[in-house]
Amino acid sequence: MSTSTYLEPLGNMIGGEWRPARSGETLPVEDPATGRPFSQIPASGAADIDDAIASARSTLRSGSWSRLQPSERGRIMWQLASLIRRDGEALAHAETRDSGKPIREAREDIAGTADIFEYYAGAASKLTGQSHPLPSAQLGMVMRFPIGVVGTITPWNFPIYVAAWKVAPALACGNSVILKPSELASLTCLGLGGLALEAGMPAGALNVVSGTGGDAGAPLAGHPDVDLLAFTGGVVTGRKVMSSRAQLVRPVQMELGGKSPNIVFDDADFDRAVRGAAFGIFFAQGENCNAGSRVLVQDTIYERFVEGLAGMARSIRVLPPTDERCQMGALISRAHLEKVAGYVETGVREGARLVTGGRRLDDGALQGGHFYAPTVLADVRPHHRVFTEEIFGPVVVVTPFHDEEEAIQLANATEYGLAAGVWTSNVSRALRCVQEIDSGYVWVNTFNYTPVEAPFGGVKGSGFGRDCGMQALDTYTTWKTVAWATAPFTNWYES
Ligand code: TXE
Repeated sequence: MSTSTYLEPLGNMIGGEWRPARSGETLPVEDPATGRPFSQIPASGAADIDDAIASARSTLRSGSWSRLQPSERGRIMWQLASLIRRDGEALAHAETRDSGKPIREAREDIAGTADIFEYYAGAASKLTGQSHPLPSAQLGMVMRFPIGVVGTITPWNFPIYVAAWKVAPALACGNSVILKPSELASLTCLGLGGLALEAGMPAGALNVVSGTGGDAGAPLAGHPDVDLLAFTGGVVTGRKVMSSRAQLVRPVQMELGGKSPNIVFDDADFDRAVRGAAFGIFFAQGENCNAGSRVLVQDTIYERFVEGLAGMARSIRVLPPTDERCQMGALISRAHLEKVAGYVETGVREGARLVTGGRRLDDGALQGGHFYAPTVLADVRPHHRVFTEEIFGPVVVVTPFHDEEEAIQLANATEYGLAAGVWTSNVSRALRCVQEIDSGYVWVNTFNYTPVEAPFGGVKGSGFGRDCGMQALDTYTTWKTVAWATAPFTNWYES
C-alpha cells in the first residue's frame, strides 16, 4: 500500500459507486503545512445530497443492512476496522497532509478509528428491548429500531476519528448513513466510504459526500427525509443546523466545542500537572473541542506554574507535520491562523501578559504554512474575551485562584460545558470538583484521553447527546412500544 493511496479521492461514495459531483465541480485540497493545493474533492451540492439520501433510504427499506442479522453487521464492521488497520499508514499520511496534524498524532487517530469500529461491531448484537407487565392483562414489548436515515456533519480537526464516533454507532444500529465531512479535510472520510464497501457493507449503507457547509451541509441538515442529524462543529454553525431541524421537527445530536478549565491545586504533583496542562492545550495544535484552554492555578504556586508551562511551550517542536520529529503541526487554514492570532492580540490589549509565543512561525521549512507558536497568556481575568471564547488554537490562558470555591466558580464561568481537568492529591477535593463542575467529562490528574468505551459530550452551550460508549446507541435508535392483549377484550360501551 503506497502512502499516497488516499490523497486523490475517486469521488463521492453514493449508492456503492464513486461519483463526481453532479455539477462536475471540485474544491481544491490545501496542505496546511505549505499553503499549497495538492488534490481535489467533489464540490457537491443539493442534487448530490438528494442522491445520497435516496440511496440511503432505499438501502434502509431493502433491509439489506437494517434487518441483517446483527452479528453479521458486527462482522462486517469488524472487517472494516481491519481494513482501516491494513491501510493505517496511508490513511495517517493523508490525514496529516489534509489537516496539518503531526504524523504521530494522525497514526493515533487512525488506530483510534479502528478501535471505534471494533467497539461498535461488538455492540451491534447487544441491542436489546424490554418487556413490561401492563394493566388489563397486556404484555408490553418495547422494541428497538434503527432511527432510519442518519445525516452526519463533521469537522476538520479529527476528520476520520470524529466521523467514526457518529458513523460507527449509527451503522451498528442498522441505520443508513450520509457523512458530510468538513470541506477542509475530507480525504480520509471519502476513503472510508470505499473501505466500507470493500468490507462487505451493502451499497447505500454508508454514503460520503464532500462539499462546503453552505452547498452540501445545509441541504443535508434541512432535508425532511433525514431522520436524525448528528453534528460536531462550531456553535455558530450548530445553531443554523438546529434551526433548520427545528422547522422539520426532527432530532439532532450536537457537539459544539468548549472552553475547558484545567484546575491545578497546590497539592498536585507539580511536574505531572505542568506536563498535563501542556498536553491539554497543545495536543492537536489546540484545535481540539475539549482542549484545556483555561488553566486555573492556585495562587500559592501560580508564578512557578506559569514559568513551567511556558518552558513546556517553548520546548515543543513545531515542524512540518510529516516530519517524524514533529510535535506540533500547522493550523488548518490561513483564515483560522489569523483568527487565533487576533485572539492573542485581543488578550494582550485586554491586559493579559504574553509569556511566550504569540507569533506566526514561517522560517525555513515552515514557510508558507499556517504555523503558530505555542502561546501562554497569563493573568487573564474572567471578563477578558480570551477567558470565555473558544480560540481553537495553541493558546492557553492562565488565571490564578485563591481557594476551591473560587476555582469552581471560575471553572463554571463560561457558556460551555464540555470537559474539565482537576489536578490534586486530595481525593475528597477531587470528588467535590467532579460533582461541582458543569461539564460532560472530568479528568482527574490526566487530560484529553477520550476512549470510545466512555460517553463523550457536553452540557450547556457545548451541546447535548453523547458520542461514544453504549450511550451513543440511544441517539441512533428509536423505541416502539407494543401492547399485546392476553385476555378477552371488554366492550367499553356495554354499560
Ligand atoms: O466549523 P464549522 P469551522 C469551532 C472552532 C472553530 C469554529 C469555526 O472554534 O474556530 O468552530 O470552525 C459544516 N449547514 N469548532 O467554521 O463551520 C462544515 O462544512 C450545515 C469546534 O471550520 O462548524 C463542516 O462539515 N453544515 C469543533 C462542519 O459544519 C455546515 C470543530 C463544521 O464546520 C454549515 C470545528 C451550514 N450552514 C470547529 N456551515 C468541535 N466541536 O470540535 C458549515 N457546515
